[in-house]
Amino acid sequence: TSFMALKGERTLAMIKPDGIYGNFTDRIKQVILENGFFIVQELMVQLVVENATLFYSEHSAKSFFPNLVEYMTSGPVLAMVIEKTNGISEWRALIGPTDAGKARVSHPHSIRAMCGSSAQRNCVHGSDSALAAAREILFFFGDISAGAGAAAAAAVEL
Ligand code: RTP
Ligand code: MG
Repeated sequence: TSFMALKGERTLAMIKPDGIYGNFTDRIKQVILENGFFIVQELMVQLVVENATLFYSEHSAKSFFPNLVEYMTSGPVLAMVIEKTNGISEWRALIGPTDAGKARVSHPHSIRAMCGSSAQRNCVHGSDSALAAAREILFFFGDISAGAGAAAAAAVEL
């Protein structure tokens, strides 16, 4: 069976372990929905080292990488495919800067200002490009293109 696609652009949003343990899930979803996104699919999983290493492989040479993997495997995460016109950049704008401490100053209404606590523990993730969105959606959900949003149509290489 195939279905007709929604009209927006899909991106991968994720609530990281600190967001889950801090009980921010409902508030984050509320922000997502209030800003006109559809939540297309969601999946709660516990990442293991191999998963986190693959998901963040672009950062494997960075000094913070071992800490990042430890953080991302410290508890469950909630991965969501969310969809809206210009969804990739809109979601990045909503989550705010990487460093939650700085976000609290420069972007006080951002999600990371609300629930993050540091440069590492920043409670949410967002794909940073169409290619990343396609790769990251495939990582968690497999091929759900079934009619295809813009992200799902991009070339994918894992
Ligand atoms: P994300 O990929 O999770 O959406 O975050 P981002 O694009 O804003 O930031 P990125 O540069 O891709 O970094 C990925 C994640 O690594 C952790 N990090 N720790 N200095 C540090 O200790 C440091 N810098 C980055 C964060 O969890 C960041 O979100
Ligand atoms: Mg990133």
